Amino acid sequence: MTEAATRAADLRAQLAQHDYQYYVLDDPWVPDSEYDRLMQALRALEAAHPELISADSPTARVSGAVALGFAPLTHGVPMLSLDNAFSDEDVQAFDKRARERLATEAEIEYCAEPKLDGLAVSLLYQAGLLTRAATRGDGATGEDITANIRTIRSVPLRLRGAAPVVVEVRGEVYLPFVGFEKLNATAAAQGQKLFVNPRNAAAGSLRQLDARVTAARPLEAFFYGIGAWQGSAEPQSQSALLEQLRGWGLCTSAEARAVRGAAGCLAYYHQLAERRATLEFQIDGVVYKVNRRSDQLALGQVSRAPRWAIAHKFPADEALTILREVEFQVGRTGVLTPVARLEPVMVGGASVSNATLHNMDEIERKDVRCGDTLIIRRAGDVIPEVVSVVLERRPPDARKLLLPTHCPVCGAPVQRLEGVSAARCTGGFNCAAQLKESLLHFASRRAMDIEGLGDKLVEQLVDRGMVRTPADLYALRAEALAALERMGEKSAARLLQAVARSRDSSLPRLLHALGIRDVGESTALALSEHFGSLAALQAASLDQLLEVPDIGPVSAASIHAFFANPANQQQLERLRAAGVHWPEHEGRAATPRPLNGLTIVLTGTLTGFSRDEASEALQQLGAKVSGSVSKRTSYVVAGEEAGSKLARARELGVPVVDGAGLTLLLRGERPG
Ligand code: D41
Repeated sequence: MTEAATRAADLRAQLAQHDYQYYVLDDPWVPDSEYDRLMQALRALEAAHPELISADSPTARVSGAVALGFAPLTHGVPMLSLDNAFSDEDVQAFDKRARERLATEAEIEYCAEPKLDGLAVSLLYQAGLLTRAATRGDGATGEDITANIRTIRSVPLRLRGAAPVVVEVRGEVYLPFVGFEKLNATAAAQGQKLFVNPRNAAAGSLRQLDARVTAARPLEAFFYGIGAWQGSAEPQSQSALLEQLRGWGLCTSAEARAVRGAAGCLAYYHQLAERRATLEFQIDGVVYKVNRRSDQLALGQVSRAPRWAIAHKFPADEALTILREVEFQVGRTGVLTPVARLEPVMVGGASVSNATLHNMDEIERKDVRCGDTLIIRRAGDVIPEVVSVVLERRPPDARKLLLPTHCPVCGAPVQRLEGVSAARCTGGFNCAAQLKESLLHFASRRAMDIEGLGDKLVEQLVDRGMVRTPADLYALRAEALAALERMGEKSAARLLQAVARSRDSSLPRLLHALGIRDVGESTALALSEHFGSLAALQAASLDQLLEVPDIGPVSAASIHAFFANPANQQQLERLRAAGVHWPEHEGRAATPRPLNGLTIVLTGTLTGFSRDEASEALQQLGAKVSGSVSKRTSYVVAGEEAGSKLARARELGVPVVDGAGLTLLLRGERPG
């Protein structure tokens, strides 16, 4: 290394240490002036030697470039969601289920943590270097917010100590109360709109296309989980995991504790609830996690939530208001959902004018009538609900609510089966509401993935009678589409391309897209894995369906009834005739590999990585790493003192990249 390179590395190490002391440990070693002096020195050095600029330099936290949008990023391992508990009894029941599943009488040890009300994120570190960061999104795919996450000073650009080849760390980005108030004070002074709560402010700050704006917001993050992990042994408990995260220089909650049994969980909850107002950040509950990793694995998950963890929520905000009217919305499967139209009221920092009443049973049980005064509850960002009626305030003319006998959208008879809460419109695809929702579901990203088929377009296609079933989408013509509102020749052509692309489907996607009652994405996958082909599934008896993991009598009956229905058989035939095809299912789809097709040769001494680490990380992303340079080599990554391979690459005209190019590759991008 040159003298300048040594000096730069030394300055970076000092600055990283000071960031860690200041932002993570809250224990600065040096005054701000000393920190500024080191930063100035590094800036000057990098200005004089641009070749020394590196991705983990503290001078490179804020990118000057403004992004055009947020690209989707698929998580290496999906981010799970959490089930909720709202009472002590819910927590006891959770603990009992866990003990039953683990077949143990003994008390389970839990790791109890505050539930931060922030934004869940996943950070990818490759060979210790922060290469990508994404929002949680729908759990499978989030948005690329790498540039914004890099601006958070407590987030290390490089993990401390020995880091595994690949690790995804999961946590929550939040804005402490102090930062939130400062932000709103500034916004007020400039006559701008205020944020309703710290969570929204944090979300707004992260979703800035200009990372310089994010950098000016005092965001913090703390970490509690991992996704993909390669290259060393995983910690054997949640407590050990938190310890490991701390060891890498990541912030974790100082409030996390190991507790025993449901009683230990509840004691922790009530203790933290008492101190809630004294905390520096907003929390909306507590999370309990079965501490032992082997127990977590034994408990597994249902759908997208682990059976080994639960969020115990603090009581939500409530308010009083008057019910003006009840409207019935018709969903994709025809279910009529009563929606309360309310006098607008502030609940939990947001104005609420609608609340769900779930179904008729709920209305009858709560004896809700038009004109009543209701207690409305809003927990976090979920849809507000009606808690109860204030009977003392019922006006004499309060009107009883009746289930409509006919669908408010299509006029077909409404059916309410004995013993079932849900009432359904029997119109099927003849009901415009059901058809619109079915088309949106059919086209959704995790189903047939027809980009551009949004609600405005579906609205027009259905209202003009251009589409009567999903299969009709494949017969749409460019001229007719181009004539629609907000469409033109270009968008019509784009939509037709997306429709054409969706013909190339898979069995799990198709099954999900069909919108069979009780068949969501995970059931669609389970069915595909079990039966392998549509023909085998269609021929399955009820008993055979019950053999599929996680399928119970209710969903088995729904699936069986779906395939027995001639209209559905005809719909499948029409999809097939329209050229939609779904090969037989052969197990899980591989993780995305952005470097597929590239052949890379590593040579010389790489800074910050061993050649093995870099090679493994590149292969993980889909690249082939080769030992010799040929015409087919896509890139040669040349470190210090690269020799004959570099010469050979120059001879053959193969692109040569340096450390910065390697960083790009590790982010899944292609340099040059
Ligand atoms: O503080 C939180 N908000 C928090 C969220 C936490 N302390 N732990 C969490 N643990 C998980 C599992 C158990 C699934 C790893 C979570 C979340 N999940 C979570 N955050 C958003 C969705 C799920």
